[in-house]
Amino acid sequence: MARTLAMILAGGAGTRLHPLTQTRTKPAVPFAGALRLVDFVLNNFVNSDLLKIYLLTQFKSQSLNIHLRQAWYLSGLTGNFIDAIPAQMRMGKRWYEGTADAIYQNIRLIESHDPDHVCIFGSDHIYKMDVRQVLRFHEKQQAALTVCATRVPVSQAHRFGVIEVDEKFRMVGFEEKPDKPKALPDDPHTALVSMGNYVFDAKVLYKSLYADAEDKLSTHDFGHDIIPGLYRDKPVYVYDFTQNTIDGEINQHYWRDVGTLHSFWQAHMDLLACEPAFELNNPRWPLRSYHPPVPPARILADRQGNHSSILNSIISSGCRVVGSRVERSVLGFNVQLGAGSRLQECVMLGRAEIGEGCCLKRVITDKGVVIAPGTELGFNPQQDRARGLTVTDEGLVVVAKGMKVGC
Ligand code: ADQ
Ligand code: ADP
Repeated sequence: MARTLAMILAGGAGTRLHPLTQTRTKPAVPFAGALRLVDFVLNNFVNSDLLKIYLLTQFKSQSLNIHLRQAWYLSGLTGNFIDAIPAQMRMGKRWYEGTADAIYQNIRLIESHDPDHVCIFGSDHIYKMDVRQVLRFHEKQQAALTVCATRVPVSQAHRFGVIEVDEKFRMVGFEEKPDKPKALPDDPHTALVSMGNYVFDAKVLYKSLYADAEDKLSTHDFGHDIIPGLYRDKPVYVYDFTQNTIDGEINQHYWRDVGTLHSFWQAHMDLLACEPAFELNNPRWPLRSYHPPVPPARILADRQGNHSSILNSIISSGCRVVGSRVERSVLGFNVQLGAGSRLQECVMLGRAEIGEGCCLKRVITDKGVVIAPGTELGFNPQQDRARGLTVTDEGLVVVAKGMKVGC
């Protein structure tokens, strides 16, 4: 059995998710009420029985560290580990300059395990993937590098590394975030793009990183520098995510990059239907995370006997909903909803106090938010901005961590 080490890039600043990343790194951003973004990649490795995992952290990592300790602690006795490695300036007085530099600065740590394959995966995507199937493909092709790929509409492809392949799925072209992305030869509306997940032959990785470190013109990034420099000389193969299968999975090939507030909100909306675009519940592919010691959610009538009504929503433990209407919304742990409130297409990351008679439409609230009784948000962008809230071009309103609105 080949030895495999996972290096998870978990240091993203996530500036386009601001203000949700004001106090925490992007992988630590809560998702789906009871998870954090980093849980998806970790569950992919753990469910694939790959249990030697380092996470490279850099920006605002405290919240992520606490989460890893609470949810993902593995006893060292087994020889397995899920360890966060902070940036330590091991190669000089500088922080990580790009994703390749983040790995380069930890190259001795990787070498000390003497792995055959090194999986380098991002940590801010929503998807389920059996990584063993990628490794089998990589070995079968005797690839130097395997890049995982999915299909997206051409109109969105400029945000990704765009790939061209031959009939055997060997890479024959790669452009990182091109202005004019190339479509698939048989489908002018679709592009094949990198998921930011790589399996390297360890020796090829070391050689590429040592050479890249010497290159004064390099930005030390896998997408910009390493992949374009590799595929012409070495067998670089592309793993087609649509080939990945997970037992009992309904929506096999859902993959979302939640890089912006709108895509983050949209990915939540994808969870909220009888037949959701992405199903969280598959006993054969459990999505582990930390569950705080709080009681089950309570859905109550108010003092006058007005019932609560909840439609296509996720309500996490510790929530208390009193005589309110909640439609297509996600409530994280410990959200308190006062009597007569209405929520429509809202995402609450957790710990919020919403006063009586509030009306919120397409609002994202971070933790520790207090909203005064009778407040309306999401109906008047000017007024919402004047309250100090973020309003996106698409009209989403975001209440930053710990804010008090109308109080
Ligand atoms: P981007 O998502 O733009 O493109 P990047 O911002 O570099 O790439 O982030 C990649 C991963 O590394 C993320 O998980 C991020 O959190 C993490 N990361 C970023 N900077 C880091 C640092 N200094 N230290 C540690 N971790 C860091 C990449 C590829 C594209 C591909 C998309 C898919 O370059 O080719 O299409 O991912 O989303
Ligand atoms: P989250 O909102 O992601 O759940 P927590 O509330 O658990 O995060 O906070 C994680 C940790 O980060 C806490 O220990 C908190 O004190 C720390 N923290 C948050 N902001 C800062 C900051 N600006 N400087 C230092 N530590 C901070």
